[in-house]
Amino acid sequence: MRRVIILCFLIIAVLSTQLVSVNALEPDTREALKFTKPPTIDGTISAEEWGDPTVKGIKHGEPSNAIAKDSSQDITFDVWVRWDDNNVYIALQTPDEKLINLNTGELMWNGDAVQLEVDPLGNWQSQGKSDYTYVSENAREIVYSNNSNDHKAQAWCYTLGGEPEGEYSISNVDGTTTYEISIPWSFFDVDGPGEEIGLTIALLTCSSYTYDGWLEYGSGCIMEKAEEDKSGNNKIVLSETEFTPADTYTTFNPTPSPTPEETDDGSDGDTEKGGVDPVVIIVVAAVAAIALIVIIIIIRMKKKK
Ligand SMILES: [Ca+2]
Ligand SMILES: [Ca+2]
Repeated sequence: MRRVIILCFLIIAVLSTQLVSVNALEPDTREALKFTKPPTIDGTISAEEWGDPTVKGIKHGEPSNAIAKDSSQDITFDVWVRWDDNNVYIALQTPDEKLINLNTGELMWNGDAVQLEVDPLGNWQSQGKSDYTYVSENAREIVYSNNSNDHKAQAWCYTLGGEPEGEYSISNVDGTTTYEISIPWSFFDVDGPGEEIGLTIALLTCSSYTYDGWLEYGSGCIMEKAEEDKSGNNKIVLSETEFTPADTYTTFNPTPSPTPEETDDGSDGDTEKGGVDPVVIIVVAAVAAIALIVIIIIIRMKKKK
């Protein structure tokens, strides 16, 4: 009888440790709908084009593996994940007064930016472990931002070095920043979509010159994150449930009116594009006239000699 009781205790003890470890390894799991036709990658998204967000209202602690630089930081974003036989599609929207990024290439994390880690083979197994315990050779870490100097969307792949394949567009309209991205499966060196992917998304925020905050959903992009906050990738199941973009939906307005700030400092205003400043013409003419007078005086003095 005593042996039976001890055996029962042992079985219960083993089962309970199994349950705990299963819970600890369970990644945040979501379903990505399948696009029946690709969206327009123009930095403008709507319910008609993309449907409902895959994860809405992400902020520190919601879901539990969403961690902000400072837990009191008021950063939030919505994420859409879609797929088809050619690409994985990711969109992100966040409240943002001004889109700022003064950096390029591998330094563009230091400003308003979105960093992705996409692992077509998963890597959600890294729950609670170092971020790179299970990362596959097919994983790609990529950063996207809008360059404040030329106002163009730019991207950099940390894993391979250089620009990633695919399309991307970023906009900031009426206090909302939108990132709209597609990445071909071939960029991950896989033949096509599998049944699920590992995905981590980090939003870096900036309101002056350098980044001032971040919010990461999943783990693997933000290097300064505390070890106990690391959770591995989220598990995105590539669902066969389809989403069809409407026949017509809102697209990017190619002629947005300039912001007052841009016209005030003249850097992007009409005066610079309109030709040479009149003051410059007067100064050049005056210098030329003085030079001519000096030359005439020198010639006359030589003739007198
Ligand atoms: Ca669009
Ligand atoms: Ca900003």
